[in-house]
Amino acid sequence: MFDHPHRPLIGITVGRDVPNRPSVLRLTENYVRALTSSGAIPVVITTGIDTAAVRTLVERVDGLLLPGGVDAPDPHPRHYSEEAQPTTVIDEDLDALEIAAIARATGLGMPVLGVCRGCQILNVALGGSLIQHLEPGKVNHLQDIPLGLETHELRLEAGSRLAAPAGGELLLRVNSLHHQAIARTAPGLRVVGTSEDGVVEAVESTDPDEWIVGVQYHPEELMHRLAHRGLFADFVAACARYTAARTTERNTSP
Ligand SMILES: [Mn+2]
Repeated sequence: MFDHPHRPLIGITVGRDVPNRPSVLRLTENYVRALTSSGAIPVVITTGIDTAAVRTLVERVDGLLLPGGVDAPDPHPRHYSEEAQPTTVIDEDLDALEIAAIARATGLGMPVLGVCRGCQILNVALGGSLIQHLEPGKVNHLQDIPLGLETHELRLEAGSRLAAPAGGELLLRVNSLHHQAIARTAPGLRVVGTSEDGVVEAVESTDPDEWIVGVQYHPEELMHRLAHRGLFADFVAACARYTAARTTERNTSP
């Protein structure tokens, strides 16, 4: 645990437990723990507020975290010009919320971390597409053991943002709980991690000045490992730098 002089506020998008009708909002607590133990303060940005309010909230935070979760809904395939398959579960309100939040955050140059569904919606919002359902193959992407345990390997690209907190290690053991994956990578993103079967497990911005990372696995459940703690630390540090730079800009502009 460490403290930044200014503890970054990080917006987390949250949807309903039962899509498309008022029910109970749902956020896996380990995202909150991962952020607070990295020195940040989480701020919930929930469905049920209007798009202008989403933009206002994004403007007031220092970073954006797009989470996933057990049985998280899939982004609607119409956002990448496909019809929904029977296996696709959708929450249109969460899609709208996250697409608006991503547009505002990337417009501001704000750091963005997408996890699992968050990685997928990030790719879709920026113009990419998804594999709607991964057929069972050589690698099991839907583990039936707890998420605190790793199940498959992932090869990272040397020099990527993820390789640095991993201590330069290019082979990472990760957990896996997804039935979809990135198909066409969005313009502005590049693939920096794949599993043995070629499934995309990590993307980042093609612009080295932007901190935008998407991971298909769940680092918030693996905080007992240095590499995953390091990812959150790097994200929170980038959020602090982002706001410090904006404050300097405001104070020095005429
Ligand atoms: Mn996987």
